[in-house]
Amino acid sequence: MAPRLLNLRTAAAASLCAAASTRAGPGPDVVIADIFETTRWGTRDGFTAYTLGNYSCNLGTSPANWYRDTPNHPVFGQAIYRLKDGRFEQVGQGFVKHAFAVSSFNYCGTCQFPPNPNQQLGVNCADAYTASLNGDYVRLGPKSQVNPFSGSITFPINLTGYPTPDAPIGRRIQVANIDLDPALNPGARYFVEMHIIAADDAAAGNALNNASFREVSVGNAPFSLSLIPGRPTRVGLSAIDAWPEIDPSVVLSSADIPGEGRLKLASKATDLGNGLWRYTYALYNLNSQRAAASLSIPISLCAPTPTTEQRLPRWHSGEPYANTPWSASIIGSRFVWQTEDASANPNASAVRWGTLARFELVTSTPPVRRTTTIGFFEPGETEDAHFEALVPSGSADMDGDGFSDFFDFDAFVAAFEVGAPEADFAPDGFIDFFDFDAYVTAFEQGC
Ligand SMILES: [Ca+2]
Ligand SMILES: [Ca+2]
Ligand SMILES: [Ca+2]
Repeated sequence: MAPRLLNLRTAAAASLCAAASTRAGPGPDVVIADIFETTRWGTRDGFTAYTLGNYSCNLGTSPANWYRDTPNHPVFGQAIYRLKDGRFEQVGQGFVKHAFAVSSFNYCGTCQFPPNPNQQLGVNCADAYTASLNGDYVRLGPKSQVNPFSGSITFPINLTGYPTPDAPIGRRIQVANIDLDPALNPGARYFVEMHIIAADDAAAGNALNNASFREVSVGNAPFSLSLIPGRPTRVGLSAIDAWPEIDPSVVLSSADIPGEGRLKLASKATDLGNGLWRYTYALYNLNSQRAAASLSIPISLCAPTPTTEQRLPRWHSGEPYANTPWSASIIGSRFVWQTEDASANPNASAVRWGTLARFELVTSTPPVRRTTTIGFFEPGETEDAHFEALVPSGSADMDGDGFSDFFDFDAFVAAFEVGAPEADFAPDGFIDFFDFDAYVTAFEQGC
């Protein structure tokens, strides 16, 4: 579609510099080059609905497919996140918008007009969809019918079994009013995110720069979203990437599943006083079809049993996925959150693409950086992935296999000898005799 807000081109120049730096490789390489507007559709049943307007660009070396009548076109995921009181979470998501027409123009460089205009996005060309178009029911399809890693999609859109959308909120990004109301959320910051998924971009290995985010503000009721001057779209980054920028105490790590997509885990430890620490984990799935089904962190068996809390992404409007909370339990020396097994429920509440879940526990030991484990929902080459994160100190189980034995003692001594961070067992940033002593004590006590 032709851009209707030409003056935004200048405003978006900064984000294009960022776009240039995200260029991935040969072949088609689509990105969300700008999120230039938001639309508020209305409120129903305590939820307010939004969609987002965007420029897309092809930063690659060959035209990108945009065929409206075949599955060879991109879809656009849309979501909203919030940072509040040291917690980063997804507060809303919507169905995907199916691309249907394209008009290549200059915006990301000198556009090389493609051989099939209106069916391809040319090299260095841009296209735009308004927020209103991205909320048009005719072209909104289930997110569950998109494989985010391969980019394969169900098309034509199959809405068998899906209810007629509850206008004005059905199928659009739905956010609970209590998550928006400025009176209830002082100091909260909000981030809109769009994510383009396309099979040709994925096949070229260019899919890791496909999400972009932008900070917005929320007004008083009826809770319109506003762009914030000086806070441009961050091209090629997910909203979760904002958290460690804003709060340097956050540890963000990323893992690519062998032969599959990318997950990210952000962690933060907050000193609550009275000897208590809150551990917050934001688990984000960028583009993994296998999805995340468990999160496991080491804890000290000598500390009191932690209290725990969680918030999962909310599926709505007939999507088949469950919103069932994950179970939380202590297994060996690890605290484990997990959803149902895929063989028991293929629609279990796994953390699927374009969504983020928050898990928390409160316990009595200060943080250390250790390895956490995320298990996958769908079977594949490997069972789990490992992420560095802030976790409660005091577990003598250095290798994280669930129990403490000679191998852990050996691992501690090895870490201690080279001054590795995990040897800071009595956490204070220094590795010294006190750490050795604390480890030996914890080991002897079976922590
Ligand atoms: Ca791309
Ligand atoms: Ca062990
Ligand atoms: Ca120490």
